[in-house]
Amino acid sequence: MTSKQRAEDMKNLVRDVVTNAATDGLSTKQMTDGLEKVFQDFQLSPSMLKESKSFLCSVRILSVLTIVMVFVAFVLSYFTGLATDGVFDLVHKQDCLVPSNLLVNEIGRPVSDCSMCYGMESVPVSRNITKETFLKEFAYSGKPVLIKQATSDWLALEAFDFYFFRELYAKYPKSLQHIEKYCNFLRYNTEFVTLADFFKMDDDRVSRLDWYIGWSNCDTRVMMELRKYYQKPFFLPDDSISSNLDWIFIGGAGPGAGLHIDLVDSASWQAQIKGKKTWTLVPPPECEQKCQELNVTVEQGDIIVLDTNLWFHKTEIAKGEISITIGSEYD
Ligand SMILES: O=C(O)CCC(=O)C(=O)O
Ligand SMILES: [Fe+2]
Repeated sequence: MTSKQRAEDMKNLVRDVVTNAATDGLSTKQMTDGLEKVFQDFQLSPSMLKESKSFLCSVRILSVLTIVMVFVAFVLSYFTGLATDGVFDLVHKQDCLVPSNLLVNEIGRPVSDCSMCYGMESVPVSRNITKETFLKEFAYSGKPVLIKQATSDWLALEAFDFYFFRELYAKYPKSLQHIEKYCNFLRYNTEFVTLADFFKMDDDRVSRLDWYIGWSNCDTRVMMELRKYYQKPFFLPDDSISSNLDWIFIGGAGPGAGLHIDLVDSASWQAQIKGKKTWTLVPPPECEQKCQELNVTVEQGDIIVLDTNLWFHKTEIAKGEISITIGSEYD
């Protein structure tokens, strides 16, 4: 008898035992006895049992090896960004099912209770806010706040410009492809399709400043470099964690982002590293009766804290110096 036939016959016998058990109301003992008989009939030899044991053992070893390899790949990709094409491809290759845009974000957002804007006539401005006040009044309330001169010891104020970012990405092979695949690039009114296109600008165009763009950085190596140039804002609660995703907005005078609302995880801080930018904050339609539109100008060294999920917002860059902002969500 071939092993295939033996397996087929054994399957039929086991099925019989189980069917009889169901129709005859056999007890567990009777069922176990039946199954034992099946195994005796087929004379499962000790060598067969040994073979199946060693097969199981190999399966276990293989599973453990696979888990270890996946773990090592994740650690590598997290700390070096080098394994991005492998592991991240697996995890992130699928595009969003629903594209993120104004309409989708507006439909998707929860209705606001308007507590973040009720009675507010202007964006509160603070010079020396304490962690306690920030936590109590602003951190998670959805109320915006402008904190003046909050970045005084940041190296970014001196270092950041167009060429700084161009060199930073040039330093890390594949970082631009990584941004293109996994991060966001906001071209606004420019013709640039990717961050790589943006960095190809010639010097004349760079100095004309007739462009404004934004992008999120999700490349770990670039993130670690960027963090040498700025610190976690001093007013954030000790246990709050800034997201690993930095957002950078850069460009010249004129309109910045058009009016929109975001669908992100949490509120963010945004530091004005260079230049001046005016934010227009518009309460959601359900708060129209109770709240008003607010304008706030953020100057070099200031940080604005805003929940961009709750407020519609747009920006306008002031004439003069280039505007550069870096920001991150916090929890
Ligand atoms: O800084 C800008 O111009 C736009 C920023 C923005 O829309 C945001 O951070 O959500
Ligand atoms: Fe936004």
